[in-house]
Amino acid sequence: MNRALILGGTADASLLAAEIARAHVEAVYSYGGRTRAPSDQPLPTRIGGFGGVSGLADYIRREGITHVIDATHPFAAEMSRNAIEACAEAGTPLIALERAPWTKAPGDNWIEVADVNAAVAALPDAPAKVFLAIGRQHIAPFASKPQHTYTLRFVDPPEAPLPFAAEVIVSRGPFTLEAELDMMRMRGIARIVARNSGGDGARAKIDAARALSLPVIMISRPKLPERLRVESVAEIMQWLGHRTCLGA
Ligand code: 3Y8
Ligand code: NAP
Repeated sequence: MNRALILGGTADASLLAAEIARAHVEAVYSYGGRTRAPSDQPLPTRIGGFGGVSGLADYIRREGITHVIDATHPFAAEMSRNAIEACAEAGTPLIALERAPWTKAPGDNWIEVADVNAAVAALPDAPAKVFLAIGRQHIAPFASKPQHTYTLRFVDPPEAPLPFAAEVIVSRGPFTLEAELDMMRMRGIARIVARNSGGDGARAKIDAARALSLPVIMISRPKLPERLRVESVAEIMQWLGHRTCLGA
């Protein structure tokens, strides 16, 4: 009996879950528990961490998981690394559904940096209106440059006080070009800080920055160990279908 575990939390993972439910493949969908009200899925769903590599390996054995699909976000590096180790330990096949990074288009003005600290360093000293579109978990380093007027965007309202004065937009996306253009114009945004998430759900801000000739400080993805990786739901279904019909 085959049973897949989808490590989810992205738009692509939701598309995959719909396809898996349609194909009547036995599966469970997993959220990390980062948001108050994650989207419903057409599959049995679990929420919260597994307890590191050993917790995930135990979960795989206990729940009779025969295939693991890492459909988490490209910046969910710890989850992806844990999945590689836990699947090796449990001897369970693993595949990643990971969209390609965005690439610069003509007219894009990107300052590409390795991580959040480098993004802070790339900000000018002179005060500017800056849009931080990197979520809630990694904003603390920007407190070292309080001279800027920051606009943040979170999925849920902030629970704790912010590490610096900022306006918070609460919205879970996906976002549209028109709404991004309106927001940036209305707030006089001069720079954007983004992570190279790829996919369509967050791309609108990059297109809006180009249309407004605004510089984007683009944080590159964390490096991950080698693993089987595809970019489409169809390839995941083939991988599942191929292996399940062979009873692997
Ligand atoms: C909990 C699931 C869907 C899924 C929507 C995608 C698209 C919108 C773009 C901006 C950038 C950001 C952030 C973002 C995007 C989609 C997709 C994507 C970026 C949800 C979701 C969960 C999360 C977690 C959340 C993080 C945060 C990151 C906001 C659901 C809505 C900034 C990533 O408050 C927090 O703690 C939020 C944490 C991880 C990054 C961070 O560090 O703050 N995503 N996002 C998943 C879980 O619990 O397992 O709530 O339904 C999923 C989506 N987020 O249904 O269409 O890329 O798939 N999510 C980034 O840097 O790109 C927003 O604002 O422009
Ligand atoms: P992370 O830093 O890579 O993971 C930290 C820990 O959170 C993991 O070790 C694991 O805890 C738990 N975890 C993460 N994703 C999980 C999942 N899908 N199911 C069960 N446990 C999970 O993760 P993150 O960057 O905070 O992302 C968390 C979730 O948000 C993921 O589902 C991701 O797909 C989604 N998301 C993230 C981003 C982003 O920018 N990072 C953007 C959009 C969506 P244990 O070690 O205890 O198992």
